[in-house]
Amino acid sequence: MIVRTTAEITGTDREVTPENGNWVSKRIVLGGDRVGFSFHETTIKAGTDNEFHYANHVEAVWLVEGEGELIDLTEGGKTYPLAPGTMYLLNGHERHRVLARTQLRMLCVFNPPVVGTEVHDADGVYPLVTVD
Ligand code: 9YT
Repeated sequence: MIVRTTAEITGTDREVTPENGNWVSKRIVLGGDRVGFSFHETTIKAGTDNEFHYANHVEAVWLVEGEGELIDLTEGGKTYPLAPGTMYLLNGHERHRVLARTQLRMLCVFNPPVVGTEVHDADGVYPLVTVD
């Protein structure tokens, strides 16, 4: 059994911020834990507009705090409100934007798991990195 708190992840290499500083991701479960998924708490800054495209991963996102919008760029910009209790599942690797009207806090699950060293490329894609 593994037990972790976000407090003990804060300030370690399991806490990741992109170059633009728009969000912080605390990696609670990573590929190295060898359970087939990774589990993150992501906080997105209020007022930011973020484009992501997980071409190599499926991601489920459960919003627990904040208000914003999710825009599906593969469906002509179809827009969904984001509020606590909303879940979105990128089961089609959809390119998308997340607009944060207020700070957003979300719980994210990735399959295959993120190993922790991935950085979004210019298209917002994480490379596929596997655990040995
Ligand atoms: C919602 C989203 O995709 N945010 C980007 C960060 C990602 N969730 C991560 O690496 O934890």
